[in-house]
Amino acid sequence: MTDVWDEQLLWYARAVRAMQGRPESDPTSWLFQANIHGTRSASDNPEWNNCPHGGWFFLPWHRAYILCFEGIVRDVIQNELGGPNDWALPYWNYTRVTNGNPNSPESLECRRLPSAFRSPDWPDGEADNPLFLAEPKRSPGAAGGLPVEWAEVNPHAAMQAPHFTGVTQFGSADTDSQLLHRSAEHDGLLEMQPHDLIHGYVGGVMLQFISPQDPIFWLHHCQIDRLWAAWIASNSGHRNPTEADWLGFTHTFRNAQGNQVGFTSEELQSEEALGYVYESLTDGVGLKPPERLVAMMEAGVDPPAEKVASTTGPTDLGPDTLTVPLTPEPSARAEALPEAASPNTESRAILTMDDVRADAPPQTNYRVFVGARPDHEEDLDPEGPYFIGHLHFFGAVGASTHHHGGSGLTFKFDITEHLTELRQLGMWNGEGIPPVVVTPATLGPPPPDAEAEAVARAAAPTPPPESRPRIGSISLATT
Ligand SMILES: [Cu+2]
Repeated sequence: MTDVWDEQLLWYARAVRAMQGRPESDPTSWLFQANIHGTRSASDNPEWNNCPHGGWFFLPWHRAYILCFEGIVRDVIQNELGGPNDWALPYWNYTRVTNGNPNSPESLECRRLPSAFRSPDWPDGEADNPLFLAEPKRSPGAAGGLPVEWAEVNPHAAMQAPHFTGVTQFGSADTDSQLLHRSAEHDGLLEMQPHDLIHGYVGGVMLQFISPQDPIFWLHHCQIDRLWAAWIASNSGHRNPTEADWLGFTHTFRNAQGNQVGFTSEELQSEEALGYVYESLTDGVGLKPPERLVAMMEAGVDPPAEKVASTTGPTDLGPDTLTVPLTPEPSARAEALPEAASPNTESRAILTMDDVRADAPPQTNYRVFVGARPDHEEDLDPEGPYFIGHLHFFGAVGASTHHHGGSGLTFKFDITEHLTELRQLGMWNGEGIPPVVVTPATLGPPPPDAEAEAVARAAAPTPPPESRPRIGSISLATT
């Protein structure tokens, strides 16, 4: 997809407008379609509030979801608007890299929210572009055309995962035949990055379970769907689950006539069998990051751990870089951490952030560093040795009245290699507890034609005060 108003986007915008004019009770309406994923307030409709995040149905469920949505949009374009009969949902290729350089002008352009979604006007100058949402329905960064950083979207870790099933594998752990709606554990690599982080970057509506109300949602999920197809195509060893629980699960949606249609995960495995192909399965599928690996730990299945240090209360996040001191546990052995941070032991060092939540979209992702000096700009580099991972708030916003959210997310980082590397580089001598530093994710340069005021406003992500992003507790343990 190119970042201009091409015909495909124009037809999309017209169809969005038409669907928005249909009553919410109409299964082919804009709101009904978004409600399938999540509603603004509680609802008893069993067809609504069904998005499965944090489980192994994440990919097939969203494939059927966008496939049915595409069918509805195509039908509107052809039969209501008199347009072409071959419209297809575009994908937003934010992982595209030109000339191997993620910071080339073309690469940066791909990581800005596409301009058709940032303009309040239709291309002919008329206002009311339905692809546009004003702040705070989007983050100032995305709205202002700042690109999300490459470190946040590089899908390399996911695309290299050998297996579909498993914690920190491509498509999440085995979650039986249950459709999880509110799992705090997003452990599939593709779901974590780039999926969750793009929700965080676009912010606003996209950070909540009503995210399909933002028209960019569908292009984002089309890209996630393409990366799934690309993962399968890239290596004959990459296979979908073969368990009956996964293959036989039926995902039910509405077709263009408003009728219910069901697809099993088995039927959703091949996009060709479903009648579509992607322009490319190799363009923008990741670059190898610098030679250091940050693994996220298996969540929920904790090995016996010895707590080494923890926070004494909640940590409030804000617009500034924050150093969070961890207080050593009185009972912990002083050698526990340096023992773990040694290539010769099996022991692991695990940093856990519990009950991560916000009252309103914080409009930024956060980066987590361990051992960095907060006043040294160069230490806060997401490709440098102090970086351990990202926090996002997708699904952690609001004390929700319906069954989504409200419980806070848990992030676990295995920082064993990280601490070992810091010791080897002489950046930590093994004594004391290296501090945790949390900082809002910075964004890239503004578009060349951006207005100065918009640029200044968007340059530093500042969470609105009412969002109160926070971490309930942080603890460091060794196994
Ligand atoms: Cu999503």
